[in-house]
Amino acid sequence: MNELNRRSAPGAGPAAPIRTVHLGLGAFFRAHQAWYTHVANSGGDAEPAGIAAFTGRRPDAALPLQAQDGLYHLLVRDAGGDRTELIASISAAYDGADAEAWRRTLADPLVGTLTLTVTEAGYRRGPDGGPDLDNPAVASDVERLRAGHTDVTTAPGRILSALAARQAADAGPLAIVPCDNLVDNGPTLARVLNGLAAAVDDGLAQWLAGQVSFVSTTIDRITPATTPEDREVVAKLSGFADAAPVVTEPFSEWVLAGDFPAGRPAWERGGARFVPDVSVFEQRKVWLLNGAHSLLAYAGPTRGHATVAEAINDPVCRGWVETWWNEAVRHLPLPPDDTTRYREDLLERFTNPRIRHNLAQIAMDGSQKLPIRVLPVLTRERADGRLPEGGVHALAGWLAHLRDGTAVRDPRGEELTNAVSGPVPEAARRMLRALDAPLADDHDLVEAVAATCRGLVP
Ligand code: CS2
Repeated sequence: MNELNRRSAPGAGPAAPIRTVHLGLGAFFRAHQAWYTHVANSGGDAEPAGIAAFTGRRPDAALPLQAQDGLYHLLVRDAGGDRTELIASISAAYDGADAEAWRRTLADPLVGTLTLTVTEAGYRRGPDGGPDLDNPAVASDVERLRAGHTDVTTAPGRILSALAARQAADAGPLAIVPCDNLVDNGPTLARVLNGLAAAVDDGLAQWLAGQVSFVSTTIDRITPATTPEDREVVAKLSGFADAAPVVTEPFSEWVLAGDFPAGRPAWERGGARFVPDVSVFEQRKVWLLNGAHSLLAYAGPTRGHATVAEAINDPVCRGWVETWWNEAVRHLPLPPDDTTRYREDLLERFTNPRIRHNLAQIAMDGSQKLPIRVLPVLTRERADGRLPEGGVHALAGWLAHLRDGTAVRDPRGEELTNAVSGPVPEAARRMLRALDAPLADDHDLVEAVAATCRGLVP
């Protein structure tokens, strides 16, 4: 079996000069943004754009890529079979704790874009949408940045540290492209970073306002965790002992809105669309795909399911999802044939038997995900006088998940699991209060969530 590197795989070509930096070197980034950049580079005529990718929370994620000169395979699985694609766009992979490399790379005038996958929780937003300055990690980063230190730990702190280096190097403008499932992710990140910069240094805040463009994006590609068996399939298909392959589906979507003052890779070659406003694409994706994912992640295990495909093939779970979709599409400004087609595609993607997408992976960080995926539809339905059964099932499933407590992985996990002990109706009220305070005063909703939870776990 061949080792994978740029000598053993000459088709990959030499590492391209770095034009893009990425924070959050995980599987999703490698199935999505790195793939689009790879396709952009395969166009022949364009100047190839390499990526310097830094790990977010797991330093070891960079090691196998360093050993493989940044190369890895995508294992693209559809119902009909598997194929591999060699991805060559990552020119350098770094442990994110390497503050020197991080600052140096972003201070390079040839770098024009910074893409991010730092998870919903990684943006460290406070209740007012600005930076969560009461959070000890954020507060400590502010102190350290003020004192000129570079060893900061939060994603906004690290970005700001690198922007200060870019300002000092007079390296010119930059586009920052957040690729996490947040509402208005460009302006959302802008508020956090502007707030943090104002708390650290006025000069930096002014530079940021003039030099940094925040691009909003909707991103989509289902990317389950890679297993040892997947690595064997890649070895068999490609002939390489790839230590870092990524499994994904054939489908992929990227919609972007915003300016790129220092240029960007030709992502449209991979099908990326540049539009004036992403909100309708974002709502469609986050409510229909991610909302259904979260519903299945919490309610599915109560019926013994471990993966999306298992759950969606259960007519009871499928019924909850269809109900949720009926509720969500009422609030999407899209023609019915668009949402009908989108739902059909989603069913095909969810039932893909070759994608083993664990519900436990999706269940992480519910306190950050539900306000974006489920509450916007739920509150609109309540305002219209309806009690939406699909949305209620998502919340009731979350309540069951929190009360069970064994699989909770959430930045507010301790607070939430404490809040949901005791009798179910009180637990439902406390859970809703923690999620969005006014919901706890909606008695019909509290009762419906409690009754549905009892139905799920009698
Ligand atoms: C999933 C998403 O883990 C989750 O919460 O809902 O990662 C989902 O697979 C992606 O957004 C698909 O684009």
